[in-house]
Amino acid sequence: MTTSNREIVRPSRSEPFDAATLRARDFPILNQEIHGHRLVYLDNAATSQKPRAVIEAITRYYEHDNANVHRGVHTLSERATHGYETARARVQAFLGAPSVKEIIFTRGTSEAINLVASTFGHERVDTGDEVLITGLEHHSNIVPWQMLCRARGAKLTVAPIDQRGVVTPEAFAAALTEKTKLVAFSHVSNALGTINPAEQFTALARERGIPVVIDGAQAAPHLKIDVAALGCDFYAFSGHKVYGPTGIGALWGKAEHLESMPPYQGGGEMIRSVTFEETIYNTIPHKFEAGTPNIAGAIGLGAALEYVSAIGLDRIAAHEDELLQQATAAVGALPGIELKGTAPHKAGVLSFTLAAAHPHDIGTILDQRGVAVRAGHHCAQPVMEFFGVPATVRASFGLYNTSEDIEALVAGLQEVVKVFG
Ligand code: C6P
Repeated sequence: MTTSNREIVRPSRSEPFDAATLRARDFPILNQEIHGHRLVYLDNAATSQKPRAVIEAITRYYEHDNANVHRGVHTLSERATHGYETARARVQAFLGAPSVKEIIFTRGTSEAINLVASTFGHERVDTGDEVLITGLEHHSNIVPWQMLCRARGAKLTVAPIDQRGVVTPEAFAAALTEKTKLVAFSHVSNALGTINPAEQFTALARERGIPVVIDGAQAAPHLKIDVAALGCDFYAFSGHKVYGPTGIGALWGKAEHLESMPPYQGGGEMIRSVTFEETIYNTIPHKFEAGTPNIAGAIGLGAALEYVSAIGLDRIAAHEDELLQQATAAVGALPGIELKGTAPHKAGVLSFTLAAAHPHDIGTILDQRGVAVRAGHHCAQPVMEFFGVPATVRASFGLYNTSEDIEALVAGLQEVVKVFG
């Protein structure tokens, strides 16, 4: 029997939201013990686990439909193309994008931001100009802009965070100048969980005629996204954080920008015709997808978006918020623990330190009890620098986490506090 004949139960809004059922039924990897303990996976901001529906979609593709896309007249190629383009339409629906032509598949958020920086950015930013980011950014939303500024003789400016890990609209507005030619900020911070007022930031930039790029890597798994309502120009996210495969993500960009931007990479598929003298580029989105794409990844991503949409992002967000409240109260009450990031609006992340123990030691002790967290700078070193620490412990929540998981985290931390005093 092939995997495609196996019965996969699909979630639906009509069933009550029950994280324990979703975990046991849909996420096979979570059904294991680590060091003799039930696996408690609290590293979802790094990457989330994959439901059977995603694993099945990828397996089915390779078992039945594998071929290259947009190139063949044969049946398998037509099926592969259909699967790939259906996934693009799912991304469009997930982001509330006006047109499917505006969805470009990328390797993930990093590649999407690099694409914008090295095409749109190079055309818009010149000597003496400024590119504004915030103090909350992941390295993927700092380094490409730094590279752009260096290449163009421009300046990278930063809207600062406060002690809660919040960039206020006032701080953001104050950092916008007549030299600002582009703005890029994260929708949700990966290191602290702060939810930025993306609509407000975008409006502040747009009323000054400045285009806006949003890094949605940490928003996609937790918030309902609507790029049309946000009013931004570009929005990027990664598949692997929203229960999809690694190596695939998407960039949404306004058609008017994508039409006028130069291509990111040259190669097959992004052209309409080539001679040695001249190349005429393909239409969007294909102009930005050089070479054979990650077809199986796109199909897996489409299945993941279908999965979370079937459950309902509003219900996932409400559940994760309850977990965050429970964890914030319990972990925050432990002696010596200092929470980093206390914004009033947060999604799915609890970051903390314990003066007596290095985050890596805490992570190792927790792992011995089956609890997986991330310990480190979370690729957000400026945030660590702001708080004057080299690293934090980060517990991050997903739709399958339960109160029992939080209790396991707290019990593990009680042990850490006992050991390190
Ligand atoms: N953050 C984390 O543990 P990629 O690696 O391209 O899929 O995503 C990059 C990225 C960009 N922006 C934000 C806000 C992110 O959180 C990430 C990835 C992971 O926090 C891995 S470092």
